[in-house]
Amino acid sequence: MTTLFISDLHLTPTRSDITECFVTFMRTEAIKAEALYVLGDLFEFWVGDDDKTPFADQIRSEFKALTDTGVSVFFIQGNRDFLLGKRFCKETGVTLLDDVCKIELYGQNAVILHGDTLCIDDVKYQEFRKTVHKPWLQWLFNRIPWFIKKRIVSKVQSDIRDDKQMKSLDIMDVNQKEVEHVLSTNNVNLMIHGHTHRPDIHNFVIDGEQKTRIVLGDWYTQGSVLTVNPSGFDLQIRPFGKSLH
Ligand code: LP5
Ligand code: MN
Repeated sequence: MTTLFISDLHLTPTRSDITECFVTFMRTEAIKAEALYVLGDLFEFWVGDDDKTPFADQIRSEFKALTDTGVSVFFIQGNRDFLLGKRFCKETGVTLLDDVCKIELYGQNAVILHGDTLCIDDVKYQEFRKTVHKPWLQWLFNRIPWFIKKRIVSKVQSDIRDDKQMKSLDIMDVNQKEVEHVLSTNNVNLMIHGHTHRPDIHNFVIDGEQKTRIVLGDWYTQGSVLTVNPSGFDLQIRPFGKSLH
């Protein structure tokens, strides 16, 4: 009995090493799990569910093959795949969850999220997020042909690239008060998220109660997987270059 968590793979056609590690993970590991949770930023950028490229088809078919075997797969949108929606889920059998979700893990309650919403000191990003999450804007954007949307995204990405480079690492990390607030409003002692690319297990005490925040790693140089079973959790790495063949 195992539940797996991954995030921040940033899958893209130009990084076949990441895709290969992901495919191996899906076919050899996820297939034996009870459930798989993808906590956002699966893709380098997801322009929309109307993506008909062979790469998008390949990733969709990996998820479909997995859910067809009976593994439950859940997805929380990240800041790079907030446009992944109902159609992707229908085509793959994946269940889309709310941005912040409370789950039960072998007797322990946990709150799971991508993690960008915890970075409240990054005021410019939070304003940007509010804009691109406006339902009317997404409704309009989703009606534009895919290749035009792709061009718009590339333009916005290059316009704001320098903006991120100007920010301090502190500003781009989670705000501890916000972490505590989310733990307490959800009435849980465990939080699992990604986004910051700072894999770690943080233990701290609030009002005499032990709390744990697990941060998943990115997949730039190796895979990062959190395995959870009734005896506990383990944040592990998966080296690149171990293909199926
Ligand atoms: O993922 P990572 O770590 O690299 O960076 C994130 C934050 N950056 C982003 C940007 C997206 O990846 C790129 C989005 C392109 C979207 C195009 C959308 C087209 C319209 C869709 C309409 C439905 O998420 C980064 C954080 C970092 O995490 C750490 O938390 O700092 O945030 C930024 O860099 C954002 C800038 O600070 C915001 C600058 C404001 C620019 C305003 C442009 C308005 C464009 C409006 C588009 C309609
Ligand atoms: Mn992210």
